[in-house]
Amino acid sequence: MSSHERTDHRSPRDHGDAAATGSALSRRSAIAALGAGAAGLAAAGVHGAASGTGTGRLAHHGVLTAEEAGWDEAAGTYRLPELPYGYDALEAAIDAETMEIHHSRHHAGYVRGMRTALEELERIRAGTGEARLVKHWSRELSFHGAGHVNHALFWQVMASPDAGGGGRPEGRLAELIDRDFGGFERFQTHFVAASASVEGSGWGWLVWDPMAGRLMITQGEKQQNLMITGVAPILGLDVWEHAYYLRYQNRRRAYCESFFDVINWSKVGELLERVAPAG
Ligand code: MN3
Repeated sequence: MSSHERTDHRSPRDHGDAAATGSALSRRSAIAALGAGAAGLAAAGVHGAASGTGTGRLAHHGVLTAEEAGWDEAAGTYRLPELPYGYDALEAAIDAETMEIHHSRHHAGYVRGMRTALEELERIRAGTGEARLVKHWSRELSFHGAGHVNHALFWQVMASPDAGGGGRPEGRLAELIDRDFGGFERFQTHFVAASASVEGSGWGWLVWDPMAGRLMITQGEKQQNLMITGVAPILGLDVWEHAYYLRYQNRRRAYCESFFDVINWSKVGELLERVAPAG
């Protein structure tokens, strides 16, 4: 698939007259509604961080590339992004059946829900929808839109141990984890504890706070609650039961610990560079 070419093709427009297009309006609506989790939705421009100069400050606002976020520029909407590995690649921590159900049913459902919400809100603006349902569809957009972005990011930050999953972060990411958490072990203990103790369904997050210039560990409830607007997630762990129940049943902490066997630290480091370029 020629997403690379597609992304490059879009880059100038995204920072210019894109606001005049319908697709850009849809994208901006989505971005506005999603809060912190939506940092990744700024697919516009994120590619610029990796491809060098010329795309301006917007290049650093997003987390995911258009391909990673499932953004279909031609259609002006989101699609279910493909996994960067097979369903059985993460067996060290997550079984293939769970991965397949999680991606092809749960994640796909969030994409559908997000698109439906955007379409219904557009109908309301056009006068053909039910205006009293703005609150309902806005809540749907937030939940499903955050669900989509969260999962798109989740798939990216894992890898088979054969393909670099597990181990330790290196370079600047390792230095920042040491600086901000007092060492990798303390970070790991904190991240596992935060993820394992989420009340109900939610997420454990490692985020970058651009104001403080430091990393933080946060919890998310459901897909979108407890988010801090403006921080950028670079690592997320889905702790909904659908993410682990087949293998781990109620042992959520064991699942959170196993997650460390498949974290793709080089990818997390890449995401850090997108949201917080060195220098
Ligand atoms: Mn999930």
